[in-house]
Amino acid sequence: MKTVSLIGAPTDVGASVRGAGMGPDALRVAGIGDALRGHRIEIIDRGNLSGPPNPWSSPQSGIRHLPEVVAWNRAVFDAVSTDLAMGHVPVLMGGDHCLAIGSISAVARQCRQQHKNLRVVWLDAHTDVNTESISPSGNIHGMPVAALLGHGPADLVGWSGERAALTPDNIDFIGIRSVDAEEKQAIRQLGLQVFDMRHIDEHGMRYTMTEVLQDVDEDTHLHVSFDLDCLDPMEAPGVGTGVRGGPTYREMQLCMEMIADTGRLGSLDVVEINPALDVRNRTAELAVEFIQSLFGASTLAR
Ligand code: Z70
Ligand code: MN
Ligand code: MN
Ligand code: MN
Repeated sequence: MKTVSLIGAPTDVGASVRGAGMGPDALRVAGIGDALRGHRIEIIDRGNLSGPPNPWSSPQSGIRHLPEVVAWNRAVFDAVSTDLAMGHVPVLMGGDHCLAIGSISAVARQCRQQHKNLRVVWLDAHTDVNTESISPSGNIHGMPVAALLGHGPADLVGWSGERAALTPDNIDFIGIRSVDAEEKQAIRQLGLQVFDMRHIDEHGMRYTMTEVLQDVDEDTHLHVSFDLDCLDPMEAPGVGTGVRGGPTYREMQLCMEMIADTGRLGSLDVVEINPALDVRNRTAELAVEFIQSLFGASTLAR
């Protein structure tokens, strides 16, 4: 039986809008534990990690709250590493998306030790590939992909044991519709595979996911980094920076179901839920539905 470990990281240090720190409890209130327990999955709730408060200060050298982001990611890295070593599937409940630096660095280190191929599926309205030299905001939740590829401040790079936790062909982006001007150049220079909303409109979610998952095999560890602002804000209003024109509920369900069908999901981030902006916990409840599908609860699954 699969054991899923829930790890809460209640912070918004990397974000532009306050409130994502309430995400872990919103997911618990929405019943994340019981929802998964129904599917032959054992659940351990590790509770919440602790870390420094959000200083809410302005950028220094192009970046905001670097020491606090490092401290939170250190806690995430250690917790995710511990559960991976026990053979568990860690589910990082954020928190804002800066926390993917810690979680994916831990996953990348484990994959290297176990000779597994790491594949990251980044579900987001944004590509999060800014660095301190190009970011328009200085918010680190817009920078985790760059850090994982080995670009950014030294304090955020190299955690997996190599300069780059990921190479550009390890990661695919789905749902993208908001990219900053210089970030576009970075994407082109790095050669990143971005399935933006136009791609999904033209080819459909089914074909898009076939492309994303084509080289997943039995030696693959699949990590899903799920930023709830990937969804259309009509569906998911409880996010800090909603962008119109995201995937529909059905498209996102299909995406989750096709990932589940591979049987290779090894770890997950659920980030950027902002209960302060939500409507009756709708966004956390939606996240729980999608997570159930990701763990194999599609309609006719036994
Ligand atoms: C913008 C920046 C971002 C999430 C906003 C926004 C980044 N590209 N990420 N909300 N989750 O400030 O870098
Ligand atoms: Mn993001
Ligand atoms: Mn986003
Ligand atoms: Mn690819």
